[in-house]
Amino acid sequence: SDGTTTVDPRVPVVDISALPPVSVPVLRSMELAREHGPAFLQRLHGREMLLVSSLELVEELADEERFTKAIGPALQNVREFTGDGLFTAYNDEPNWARAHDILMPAFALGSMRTYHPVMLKVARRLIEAWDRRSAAGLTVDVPGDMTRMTLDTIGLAGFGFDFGSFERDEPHPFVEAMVRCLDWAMTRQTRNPELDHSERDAAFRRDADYLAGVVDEVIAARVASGAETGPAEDLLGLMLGAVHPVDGTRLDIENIRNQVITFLIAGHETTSGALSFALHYLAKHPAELRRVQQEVDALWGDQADPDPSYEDVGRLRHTRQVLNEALRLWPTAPQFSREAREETLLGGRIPVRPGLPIFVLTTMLHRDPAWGDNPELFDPSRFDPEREAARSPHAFEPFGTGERACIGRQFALHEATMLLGMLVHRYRLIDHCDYRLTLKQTLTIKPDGFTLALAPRTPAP
Ligand code: MNH
Repeated sequence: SDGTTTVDPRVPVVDISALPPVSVPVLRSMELAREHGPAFLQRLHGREMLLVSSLELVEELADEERFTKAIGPALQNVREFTGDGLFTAYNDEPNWARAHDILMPAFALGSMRTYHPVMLKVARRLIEAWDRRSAAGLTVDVPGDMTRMTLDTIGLAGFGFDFGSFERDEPHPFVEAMVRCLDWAMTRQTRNPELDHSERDAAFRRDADYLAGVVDEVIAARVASGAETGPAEDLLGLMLGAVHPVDGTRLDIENIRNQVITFLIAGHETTSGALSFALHYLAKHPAELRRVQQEVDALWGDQADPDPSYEDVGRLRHTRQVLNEALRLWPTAPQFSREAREETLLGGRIPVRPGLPIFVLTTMLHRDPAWGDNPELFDPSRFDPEREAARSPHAFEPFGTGERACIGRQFALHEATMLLGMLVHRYRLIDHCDYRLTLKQTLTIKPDGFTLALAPRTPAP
């Protein structure tokens, strides 16, 4: 070798700079992957990234000795408003490990017992709203209401802050500002460097400052209440009070602000999308819907208002398989990025160096031939325990991989499984407009314009 890192000429290079920007980038990436294969180098305005789709290469990228999370261009943009919060911290930034170690216990499976009552309370807000609409003969905006539910849940369970989303016709202004910030982060890298973007950037700054302002008020209210010196009963209490288990340090106030913004964003968009896709597939697959209804009926019978326990949620196995299968087809965080710790050959043939972002296209990984001949088919039995055991653990990665994988996985699954179970127990899902799936992407993906009509299943109380 002469010491330079030229790419193997067999690795396709695709320059997308001249292509018009698209509103759903993940669909274009999937199209390019189908055309150019399991690894290709994408160039955009002179910047390069490797896009990877196959299980074989992802298994290699999951090796933490050789690869680690990359903070690529999109995450650097998100960093402009989440700073050194867990999701956008650099691997070697001391605040990442500090916050990770302090917060890990709050996200262990057993901790879901603490959040369960709040999750149930917010699930009932959603049901109340859906009862009212269906009684009035109105349809429901599925992704909109799932977002109301997940935002109120993370706000209350994490920080004791009530967004009161079901009392609003429009999303909470925090959500609107957040969505604009995410959109700015997603599109900033694709915009024409020759044009003037200062107005857009100033609007972004205002939104980011607004997010920080809301969060600073939440923190100030907690500090003023003096409650932070008591036992940590939520994430904010934990962050304000906890000292690191080994070195005794604390999180500084600016880092706590970054964590709160991070959790409010990471803790609701993705879960809301997952629930929306799951409801979409259930509405389209009556036999699968019947199976989950049988499962919840076996637990809750014909009670008009069941009181799901923490343990019940663990018993909703098939409901969880439906969620997994929805996350397989449309992993709501549709890609994650890795980079080489040292110069190396990926797949024995593709030279990669530190600093080159390597994107895993999770949507394509989840359609790898390892999933069989018909990967587009919605089939929750793919997650039957014996079939799962027969598959590579890296064939399904909706939560990413390694030590930077999703910390909120159990939180999301507990919240979503319980709500999905309660909804199918209560309602018939009526696909009143023969909905055809289209995606909306704001970094994360969800079904666009998906509405359902509802009818009560059990006799009205
Ligand atoms: Mn979540 C990281 C997907 C729910 C908080 N999350 C990640 C990553 C993926 C992901 C993928 C890894 C990204 C990367 O490697 O760059 N998260 C999801 C999905 C759901 C989800 C698909 C729901 C479904 N996440 C949640 C919830 C919370 C949360 C709920 C909080 C309550 N996630 C995080 C945080 C990180 C993360 C925080 C960053 C962890 C770290 O780097 O230490």
